[in-house]
Amino acid sequence: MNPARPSLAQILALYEQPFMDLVYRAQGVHRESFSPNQIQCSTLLSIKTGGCPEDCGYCAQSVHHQARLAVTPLLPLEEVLAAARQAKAAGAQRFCMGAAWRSPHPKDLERVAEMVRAVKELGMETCVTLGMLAPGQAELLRAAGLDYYNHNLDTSPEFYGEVIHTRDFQDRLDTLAAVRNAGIKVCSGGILGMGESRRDRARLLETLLHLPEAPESIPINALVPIAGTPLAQAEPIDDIEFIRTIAVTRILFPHSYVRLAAGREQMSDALQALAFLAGANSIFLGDRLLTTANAGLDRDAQLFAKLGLVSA
Ligand code: SAM
Ligand code: DTB
Ligand code: SF4
Repeated sequence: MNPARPSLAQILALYEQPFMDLVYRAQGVHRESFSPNQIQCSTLLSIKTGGCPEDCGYCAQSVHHQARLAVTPLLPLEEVLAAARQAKAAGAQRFCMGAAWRSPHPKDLERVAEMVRAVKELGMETCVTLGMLAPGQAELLRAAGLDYYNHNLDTSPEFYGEVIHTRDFQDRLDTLAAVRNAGIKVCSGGILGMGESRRDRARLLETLLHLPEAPESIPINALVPIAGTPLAQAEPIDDIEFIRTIAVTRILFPHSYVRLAAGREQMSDALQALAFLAGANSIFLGDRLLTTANAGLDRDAQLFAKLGLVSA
């Protein structure tokens, strides 16, 4: 097998291995590039919440859905900086700012660039997720010192249209190309448990694998079901299938950080430990994701102590 670009059939064959073989192999791959007991920690802040014109079926922030949500305008710089200082003190290396936009208006982008500059000055890595970017916008963010741009492909090209109708898969790929060309590191992954098939999960990974360069960071989110959204009643992803997906991601992307992203609040310590064993080495640290609760600092401190993990 060509390790750089396995085919869809080869990716599916990885999934079909006996679970013990798959996880053992993923842990082996993990240890070749990463320290097995270190977890990268990022903290999220929603800098502009709700009122989004897109209709992503999973999201609380879309104007098309009826989720209960306090809509807030772009936060003032001081509020963002206070949250970043807190995140740093809690042990996060990276501060990720998310805005519920289809794409940023130039005026707002200037303000986000200010936030990036200020957070960098605290000595933290920076990440933003602002929707699609127009030509020149990625360069402006890079000039402000942005390290990462998060823009998820979410699912396979085939299933994408079942979940989102206000943009298409190619729009996502175009933004990822703009980010990469501006010299910003790419954070792109997906969501499991939206009713997609294993083939869709494998196609998502295949698409990420066929980008000109692998994303440096790959978030694997378990859907957080939100009342009032079209996916509120989706069947949760099976735990073993979730871990298989983490392991296959680790094997396909030996040098990328694989993030055990949304959904940890609902996961047992044992399931999270399995995810780390399968090669996940990054989490969101803190009490909140964007609009929903996260596992929380106390619980994570206990989990890290139990497992002998360190934030690094
Ligand atoms: N509006 C921007 C965009 O969509 O690119 C940035 C913010 S958006 C909330 C960032 C990502 O969060 C989405 O692409 C999706 O993968 C993830 N996400 C949103 N709602 C989620 C949910 N309920 N469960 C799991 N992941 C979710
Ligand atoms: C990612 O892959 N997951 C994060 C981050 N990138 C922006 C967002 C998770 C959101 C979970 C639902 C919410 O809190 O609204
Ligand atoms: Fe808007 Fe992003 Fe939510 Fe989609 S995921 S509705 S683009 S905030």
